[in-house]
Formats: sequence, C-alpha cells, structure tokens
Amino acid sequence: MRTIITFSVLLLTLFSCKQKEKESKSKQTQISKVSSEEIGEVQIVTQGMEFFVADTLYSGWNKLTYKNDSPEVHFILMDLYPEGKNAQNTKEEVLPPFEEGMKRIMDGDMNNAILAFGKLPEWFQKVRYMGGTGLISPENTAKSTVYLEPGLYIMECYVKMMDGSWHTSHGMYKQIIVTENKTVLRPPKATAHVNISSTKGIVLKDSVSSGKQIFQVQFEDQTVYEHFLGHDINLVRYDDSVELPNLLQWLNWMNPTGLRSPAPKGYTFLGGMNNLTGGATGYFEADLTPGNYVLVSEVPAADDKKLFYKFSITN
Ligand SMILES: [Cu+2]
Repeated sequence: MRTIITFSVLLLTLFSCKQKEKESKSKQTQISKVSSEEIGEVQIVTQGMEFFVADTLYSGWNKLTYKNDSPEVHFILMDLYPEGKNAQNTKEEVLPPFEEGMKRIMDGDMNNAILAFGKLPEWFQKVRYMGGTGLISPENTAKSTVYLEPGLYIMECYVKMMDGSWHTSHGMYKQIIVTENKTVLRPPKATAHVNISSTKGIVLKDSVSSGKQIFQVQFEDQTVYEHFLGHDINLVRYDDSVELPNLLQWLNWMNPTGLRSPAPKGYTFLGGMNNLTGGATGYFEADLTPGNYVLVSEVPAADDKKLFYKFSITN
C-alpha cells in the first residue's frame, strides 16, 4: 500500500513538474511577444542630422539608448508639447525666430537677437522638458532612463553646425506620440546619486569607481536661466591637456561659437540627463575608466552657478 502511495506521489510530482515546465515555456513565448514599446526599450540612432526612432512609444519609464553614428556631438531633449501643437507648429513658429536670433548673435547684434527670440509663440512657454540624454560624442552611445507622460513630444537636438545654424533646422526634431499604454519597465538600481538645484548646483553624493555606473539624478528644482532654458547634467571626460574654462564657454549656446561644431578637443561627452522639471528623477549610465570627469550643465557660466562638479577615477 505504502509503495502504491509513494509511487502515486512520485507520479504527481513528475506531472506537476512537466506542467510547470509547460507553463514556463508558454510564459517565455509570451515574453518574446511583448513589443519593445511595452518593454520600454527605445533605440535611437543618428547617422547625419536626424533621429531614427519609433514614432510611437508607451508612457511610463523608458530607457533611451542613443547611438551617435555621426561625426558631430548631439543630445536628446524630450519636449512635451501643449495640447493641439505639433511638429508643424515647430517648423512654422519655433524654428524661424530661433534661426533669425542665431543669425543676429553671429553678427554680434544681441539686441536684435533678443527681439527675434521675442517672436516665439506664447504657447512655446508651456512646453515641458521631460529629460533625454546629455551631450554624446561621435561613436559613443548614451543611455538614459526617463519617465514619459502621455502626449505629443518633439525629440530635439539644438547643437549648432559650423556655420552657426541649429541641428533642429537641419532635421533634428522628430514628433513622437507617447500613448496611455504603460511600459513594464522599472527604474534601474543606481550605483551613484547626483542632486541638482539652482541654489546648491550639482552634487555627486557617492564616490564612483571604474566600470558600469548608473547615476540617479534628482532635480531638486528647475528654473529658467539667461539662455531661456533650465539646468541639465552632462558627463564629460577630459584629457590632462585641456583647460576647463574653454569647455564652459562652449556650453553656452548664446556664445557665437558656443555649442557649435567642432566641439573643443580633449573632451569626450558621455551622455547624462537633459532638463527635467523640479522634483523629477532620471537615470543615466556610463562605462567609466580611470581619468578625469566633470558633471556640468549646459548653461552660461556653469561654474558661477555651481552647476559644475569635478571628480577623478583612479582605479
Ligand atoms: Cu545634434
């Protein structure tokens, strides 16, 4: 009798194992059917002056993997547009004042530049910046995780070409619809924490070593500086040969040579977190090797604003 019971238990166990195996196999099939939009993995590539990226994404956490296959430095900024506005409005109402303003700056005529920027439509003030990547050098990949609310976005890069014209004017703006459907992505586990604010500047709160690091960026607040934009974080590696003030000059788009190709030599831009609203959190990752680094905002006179934090990795 005991043998029969034992045998039955064994059979049951075997059966339930088989069943579990089946279930797990069917789960695996289900997982492979989940779309990349639902997983929240967003691949973006630039080869010239464009963004190759899906035109529809899910809302919630999204990991942007931005491969810069072009010869210029770029970044990604996610602009959440107010209701009823789209890429057509960018083209007709936003690009012309920026183009005219930049031409005036190149002529050294700041008064008329300000007048030109004054022609920006009122709704443009209602654009909300939802993060993106920091500046990224050619042949590098930026990885940032951002929380996207549903809505119509313009993904943009406003670095300038050699002649001072904006990358946006050459095609680096792309309309993306973020739907009510949510991704399954969870925010990554950070290895280092960075705080940024208009009063305390950039503060790296952990010591960082070489290898893959995931930075969690906490925007304590956000504000508008003299360049009409807020603060962000760019991770930059620099050679011993360089002088940092020349990077700070370059990081001000209002300088005729600022944010313009070619980027100053001796620096490698490794991504970061673009403008977020106060209270928001974003993540970016980078593979670090021993050397000198700076976390810096793309704002005029970042050092005076303490939006500048140097650190070194020795091991
Ligand atoms: Cu660009």
